[in-house]
Amino acid sequence: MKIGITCYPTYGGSGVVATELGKALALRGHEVHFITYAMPMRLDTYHDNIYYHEVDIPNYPVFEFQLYTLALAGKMVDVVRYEELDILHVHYAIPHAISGYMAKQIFQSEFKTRLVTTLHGTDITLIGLEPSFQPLVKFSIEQSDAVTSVSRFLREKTTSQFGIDKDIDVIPNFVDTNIYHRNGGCSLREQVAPKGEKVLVHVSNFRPVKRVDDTIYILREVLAHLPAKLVLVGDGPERATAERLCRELNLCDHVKFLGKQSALPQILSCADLMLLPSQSESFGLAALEAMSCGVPVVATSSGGIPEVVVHGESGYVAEIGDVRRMGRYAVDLLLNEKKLQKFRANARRRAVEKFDVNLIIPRYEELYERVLASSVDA
Ligand code: GMT
Repeated sequence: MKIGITCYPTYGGSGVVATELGKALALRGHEVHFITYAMPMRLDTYHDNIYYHEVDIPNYPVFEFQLYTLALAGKMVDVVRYEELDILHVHYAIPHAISGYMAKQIFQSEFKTRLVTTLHGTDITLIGLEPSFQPLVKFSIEQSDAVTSVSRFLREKTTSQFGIDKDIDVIPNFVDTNIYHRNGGCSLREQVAPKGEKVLVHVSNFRPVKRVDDTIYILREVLAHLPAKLVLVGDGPERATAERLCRELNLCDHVKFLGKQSALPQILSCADLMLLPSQSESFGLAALEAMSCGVPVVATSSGGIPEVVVHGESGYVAEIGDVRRMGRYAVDLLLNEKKLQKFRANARRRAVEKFDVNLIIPRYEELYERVLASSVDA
């Protein structure tokens, strides 16, 4: 198949999932065309069968704001026409599903290319609910030929909050368990925790919804019982606040800010526990990547996290903001080596048996085949 993929090319779960999907599809012999405003972050080496089309955003003095949604739609039309795509798969509804809809209005008289939309999270639970976006999101979901969501939670939110009764296929996020696995020697651990301290890790885009400060409060709870270090990976609007909090709580020696990093399997391999105290999380890809590296997760029970982390088996979940409970869960695991090892093995097994890339990609292929077949019948 010839598949166009549009996503956010920056750090963030939806872009990561879309890029890894494209890479996996290309490996399986499909021709994949990325249509984005910048090279997707995880597409930094050459891959057979992958092509990249950059969206140019025209600037003109009359335009006070950049017209990305329109420029993207125009580029989509161009790529559908000249590459003769079978599928145009957009990730994150705003504005990608809207651009996809506009493009389809233009190309549908000539091409049978089908539009697939994958909903990722805040496009439904947060920004998609803004009154100015809500009708556009609802309409573009209804007009897509197929819609997927990354968790059952997100499907339920989409139908209840937008009053949509369209079929939505739940296709969970995935991880390449051959790449995300615990590897031996770990220089980060030697550097951060030279005295054998336990290592907690958090990976995110440091947006308010991630409640990064809570990881520092959890660390404080843990430090009352055992020596530990916290490694914070990523960057974003809440980083400065988190740095300030470390200073206020006098915890700077215990917290390492690594900033944005791409060598996640190596970093995760050095960790004993992942913290994900999010306010809202439709899936929690960071938790899955940690689990694949044999790292149990202490998280909130928000959104789709319990579909990934099994409470009492591969980690623990608690109420949003309950840092004391999350701290207690962390201590319980970190002080009990036998239990920690068991949770580690459970976390890895769950990633391999439920969320491995080779289990999930065929589900997207089946969905593409289904929408293509329905277009032939129509
Ligand atoms: O808003 C974000 O956190 C970023 C967003 C994204 O698009 O990058 O993440 C969402 O999509 C990820 C991939 O499907 C999910 O793993 C995250 O749980 C989800 N974030 C939220 O729901 C907050």
